[in-house]
Amino acid sequence: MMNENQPEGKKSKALPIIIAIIAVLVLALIVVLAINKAPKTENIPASNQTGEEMEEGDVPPIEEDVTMTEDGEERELTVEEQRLEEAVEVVTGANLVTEDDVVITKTGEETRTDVKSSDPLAPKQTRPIDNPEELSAEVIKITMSTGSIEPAEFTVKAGSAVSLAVTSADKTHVFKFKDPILKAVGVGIMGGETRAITFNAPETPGNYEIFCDIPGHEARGEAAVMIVE
Ligand SMILES: [Cu+2]
Repeated sequence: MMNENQPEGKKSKALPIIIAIIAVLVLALIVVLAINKAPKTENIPASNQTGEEMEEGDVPPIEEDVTMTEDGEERELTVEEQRLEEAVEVVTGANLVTEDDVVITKTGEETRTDVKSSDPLAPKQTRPIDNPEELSAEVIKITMSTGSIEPAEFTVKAGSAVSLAVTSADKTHVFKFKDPILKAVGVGIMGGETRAITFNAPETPGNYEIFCDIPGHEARGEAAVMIVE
């Protein structure tokens, strides 16, 4: 009896210990899995997002990857996108100018001055400017009024990006160039308004005549000259 019961007594004592050991092992396993899983879920999307092979220990912070994805930097930027990134707005609302002095459209294409003013590549006049006195010094200020355009002449560098701010001192006037190479450049203004336009000057030096494109206005003296050097 004693001999038969003894092993059973040992078994009944050993069982809780075995269960406890198994429980500890299972807990340990869960902890190990949890620890391993955490960095893995971070690593997998990180490398997937960039689509690049990354060396171990070379994992950039997640925030950077998200920014990269949102900014579309997985691929190389197009010429237009590069231009837009580096471009400067000389006058608020006017076309942007690149570091190479090229006037571009909102989509980063080079503007053209020899197209109709309605053409998508034509430089666009701004809306009326609220505080024209705050325009930067590089903006050429022109005033149109009955019988005159002031200054009567001004000089720009061939091919350079030119910003003009045209103000009407009295009634409606329309600033235009005569040479078809500048037919896209036009500014229409009502009395008291100032609007601006940014465009590339012609590459060919010379005198480019300016006039008011309202019938009768040029004849009464609304004319000027842009000298390209
Ligand atoms: Cu006029």
